[in-house]
Amino acid sequence: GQVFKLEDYRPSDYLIPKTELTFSLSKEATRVTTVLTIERRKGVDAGTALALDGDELKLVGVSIDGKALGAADYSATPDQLTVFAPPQSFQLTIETEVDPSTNSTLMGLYRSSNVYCTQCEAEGFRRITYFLDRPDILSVYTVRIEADRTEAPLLLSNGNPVQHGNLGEGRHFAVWHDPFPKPSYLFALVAGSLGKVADEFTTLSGRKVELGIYVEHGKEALAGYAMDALKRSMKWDEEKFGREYDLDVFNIVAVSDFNMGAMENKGLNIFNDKYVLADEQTATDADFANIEAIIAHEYFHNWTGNRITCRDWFQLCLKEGLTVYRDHEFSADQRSRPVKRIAEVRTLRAHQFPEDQGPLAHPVRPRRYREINNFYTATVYEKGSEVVRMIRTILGTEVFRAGMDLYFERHDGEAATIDDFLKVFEDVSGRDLSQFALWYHQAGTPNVTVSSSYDQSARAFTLEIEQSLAPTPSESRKRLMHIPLAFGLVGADGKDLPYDGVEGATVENSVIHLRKRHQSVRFTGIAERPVLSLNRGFSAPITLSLEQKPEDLIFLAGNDRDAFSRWQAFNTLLTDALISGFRNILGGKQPEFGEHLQGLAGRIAADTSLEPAFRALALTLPGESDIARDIGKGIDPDAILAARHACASTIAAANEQGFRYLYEELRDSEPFQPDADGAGRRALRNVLLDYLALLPGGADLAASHFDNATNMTDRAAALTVLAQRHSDSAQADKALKHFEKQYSTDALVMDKWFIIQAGVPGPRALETVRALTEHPAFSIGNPNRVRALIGTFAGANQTGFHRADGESYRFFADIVLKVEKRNPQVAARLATAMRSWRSLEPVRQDKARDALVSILKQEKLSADLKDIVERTLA
Ligand code: B3K
Ligand code: ZN
Repeated sequence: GQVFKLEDYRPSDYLIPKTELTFSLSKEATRVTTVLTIERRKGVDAGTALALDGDELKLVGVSIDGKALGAADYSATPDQLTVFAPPQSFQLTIETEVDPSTNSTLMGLYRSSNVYCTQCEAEGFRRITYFLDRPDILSVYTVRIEADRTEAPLLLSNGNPVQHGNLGEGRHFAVWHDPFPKPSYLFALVAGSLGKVADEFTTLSGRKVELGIYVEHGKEALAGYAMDALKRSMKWDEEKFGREYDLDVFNIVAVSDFNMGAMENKGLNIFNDKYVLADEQTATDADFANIEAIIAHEYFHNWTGNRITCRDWFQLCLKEGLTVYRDHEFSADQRSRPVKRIAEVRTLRAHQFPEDQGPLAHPVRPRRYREINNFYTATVYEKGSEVVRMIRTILGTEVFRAGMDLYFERHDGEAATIDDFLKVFEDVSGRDLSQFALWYHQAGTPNVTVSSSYDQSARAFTLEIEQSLAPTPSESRKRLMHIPLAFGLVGADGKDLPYDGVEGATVENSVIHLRKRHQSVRFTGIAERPVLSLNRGFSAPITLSLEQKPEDLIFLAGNDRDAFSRWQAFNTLLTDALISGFRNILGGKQPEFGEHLQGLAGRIAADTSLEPAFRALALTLPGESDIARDIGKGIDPDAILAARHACASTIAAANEQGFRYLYEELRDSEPFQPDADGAGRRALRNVLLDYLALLPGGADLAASHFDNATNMTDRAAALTVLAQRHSDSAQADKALKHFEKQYSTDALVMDKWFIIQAGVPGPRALETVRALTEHPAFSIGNPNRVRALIGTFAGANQTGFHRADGESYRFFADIVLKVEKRNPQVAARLATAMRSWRSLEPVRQDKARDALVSILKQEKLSADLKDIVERTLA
């Protein structure tokens, strides 16, 4: 396949200031009439051909300024329309015919549950009409939609509604106009029969905006939380970033077949229904938090993505990393900042670190791609957000805000680059960010090694710090990074010790700026031996090799004033214990867990000065894949599972009384609220259940938790414990059957049922998953179903997926190919579950490689899947 390179970027020869689209909708043959106002760019030679992008298009007719083109004037294939020598400025009329009913890729115009909808990012618009389908072509759109009134009473597109009326023969039309020039990937259309939830929002300057959320008829009551989150997002963006909404309407549509979470089309966000629909009986607290975050994310794109868009797809992190940063800040403000930060870091480590440390590693701003849809990654999104966060850490909150203001002022209405973004921060701060910019340009997770010593007589504390960055694909030589390390020197009373001097590094606002390979940082005037608290708040997305005594970690876990560091210290103790337990098991010995861990777990659980959500996170053991990642190589998932199980059982047994007492005390007394407090109490109680279920009578306890649950959070938590910890019990069987029966017609809830069963540890999960692919609620064409059952099995069931006999890999290869026939994008995303195959022990590694190779042997492999599998094997 073709490789696209950043250095090949050049502006297009032609511009399209105006785009007028007319859709005559019909299920199998929708007619699209496109009238483009086109101008040759200044300085471009007359006679330069105009080449428009297409993808599987059927051309019906083409004319310039009303005159049909002759065969000698143009050439057309499904992938391209070339006009050989167009005039300097002209109107190009194109008529295409598309078939939404058979479009299973869910890109372009397709149908989902009898609704017409579109998805154009990244390159889906070219499946609707021929166009310069690249993000730096900004055009003003007017869209006319014609459809059968009964089939599609609702006709939506971007911008503001300007006209609607009857056409006769049962058909009607609507016209939408979007005054803001936008790239084609932000185009959207929805037509069908949907229920509406209406509200309104008055902006900072007093402009009234009509808000609409459209859902399947009968599900209106499930959209209330999303609407509330939308209004809070609009307000927050005004308060925190000075950003006001700019159209008369803002619409959100929930559809059930969607390739990802949601899409920020101008004024018409389209959502995967799983991120809109929720009530306490069908959604968990995690679902509510996701809905809040994604509603905010898409809304925030209106400024970071739409008003200022990307010059090319290499700049994807310009909108995605920044918008993730913004939604993280929003959630931190709406909920608990430290708890949110811990959750973010867990996600980053679980998804981005393995990517950065494996064959699919790429810079936050990549330099090349074969298939852009494969670059909507944890690196671009989550690491991209971390990089923005580091800019704030380095510049301080106020200068950062001044930089953002300048960004909006300077680049509004433009298609910008990462260099433009960095420049505004250089301009407002007067700093040189060229070394910092490597965070965008170099792949890989830097490792920072630190040792420390205290010299009592000199009252000096010295840190020896070294940074390194391992080679990643196509980047063998790495340059030194600018790493901001927030820190504290913690005294015996838990307070940060003051110091009177520092040598060897710039230290500002409790941040050490690491810029060289090796730095020796000496603090003077330190009255006592401090305990080092480093990378507080996870100020830099690095791995830290820090020799620290268990006593010091225990001290930090109990006393650091930075809540993230308290969590981190305990998590490090747990990880160290689990890894040594793993090594014992591999060596045929019993794992041993020190009493300090059990005691600390008990104290954290009972410490009412800490919020319940924090206690829940602290008590959650590192997952099997977290442990695998930290071990790095020679992974035997069965030994990891055994070590984790033994550790959890030890903690449970040692704290039985205290945990039971707390478990009772946390029983819900007030009516359900999906807020942070309520969610935190449920989270803690459900973590306690997970421990208590390991003790005698555990299955009965979980069964009664299930029977007495008054909300989905508790019900799903109990079902998980039953199915995954007591898989052979009658209680598990009964609860699974009950849940299936109760929710058989609710697809989103059935996904939870699939997820829970796909996650049952051990070799038998394969047969369960295979059987569930035949379940009436499963559908290979629906991305949510596929991700729930197959994605969970491959991504979150270490022992089931990495069966030593390789059977799961073979099953997986087959099913990925089946998914690929309908939907290459979803198949490619699934296949990334194999990315860490080289860290497995040799037997599993061979079997994993065989499965990957078998995919490559398929004829007519899509560009999407081929790209992922080839890079994974390289
Ligand atoms: N911008 C979309 C993602 C599009 C993915 C295309 N394969 C959603 C988001 O990040 O907000
Ligand atoms: Zn986004």
